[in-house]
Amino acid sequence: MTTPPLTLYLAAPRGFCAGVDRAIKIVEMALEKWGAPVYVRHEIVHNKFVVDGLRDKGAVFVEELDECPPDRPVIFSAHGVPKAVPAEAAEREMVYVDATCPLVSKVHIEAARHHENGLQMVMIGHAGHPETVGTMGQLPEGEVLLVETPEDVAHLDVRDPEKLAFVTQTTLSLDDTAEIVAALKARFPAIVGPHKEDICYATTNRQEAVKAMAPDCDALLVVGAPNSSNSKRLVEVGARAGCRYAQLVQRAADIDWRALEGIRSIGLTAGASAPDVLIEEVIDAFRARYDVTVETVTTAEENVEFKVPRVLREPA
Ligand code: 0CM
Ligand code: SF4
Repeated sequence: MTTPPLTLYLAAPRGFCAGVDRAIKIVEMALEKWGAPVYVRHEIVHNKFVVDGLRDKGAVFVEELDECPPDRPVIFSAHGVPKAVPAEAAEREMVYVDATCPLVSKVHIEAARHHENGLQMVMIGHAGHPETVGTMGQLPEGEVLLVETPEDVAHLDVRDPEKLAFVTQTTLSLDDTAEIVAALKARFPAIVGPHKEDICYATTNRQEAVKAMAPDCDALLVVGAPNSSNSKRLVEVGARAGCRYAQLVQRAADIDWRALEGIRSIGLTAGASAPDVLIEEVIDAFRARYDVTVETVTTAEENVEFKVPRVLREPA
């Protein structure tokens, strides 16, 4: 039986970023050092496959610190935690390791610095997302105003328009965020902030790669989880860049083959928390149905690496 030809455009960079790689290593090294069970507050990264794999090795995932026994180590997820969380762990004399991505910690430090300088903070982010909760939780309750859209900016009720600063979530849409920043600067010309926003290199590079290939793709699949902010943004970016069908899939079993009928090309990328094995699984599923030619679309090279915390590099 002959299979129809298909060009598969593979985005590069795609998949794991340095912060995810480090966070997963932290859980694995903690299990090696202290043995099972090691507790993890929140999904270490937003991927079921990764979480299930670590659970099999002895990690126990919980949402709150009070679900952990005080005599077992606990790890905080890559997304960051409010200041109250490590404070409570210390009070309970727990061993804890913070797997917050260093690029998220950088935003925490910025927010605290602005606050110390007497500036009121505005955060651009998604309400309820753990990173937003963690960053807002660096300052006392009520000190950070959240905006999600340019419309929200019009409704901001600030203490002093001359004493304002902003930070952002690291995994937002570059284009949406630029609009919100522009709205903030238009209404509050004195607002202080990062050069553009706090979106990380991995989010930026994955969105740029999708933008470059989307116009040439009959359809686009993003491997990632429904609770993964950066993965969901890749779907939106692809659709906006001109791809008629852009869909998030957790793995090959999620692919809606009927919706893909008649395509001659497909774009494939993966969020920062999606492991390579799932991308390979999707490529194999296409190879089983099509005569696939893979073309890699490279828009950036990445060589970022973050060290794991010292406590894990030392012998037990
Ligand atoms: O923040 P997001 O929902 O994109 O998290 P993730 O676990 O999918 O990706 C990595 C990160 C961070 C912070
Ligand atoms: Fe860090 Fe960016 Fe990866 Fe989040 S997506 S873990 S901020 S490198």
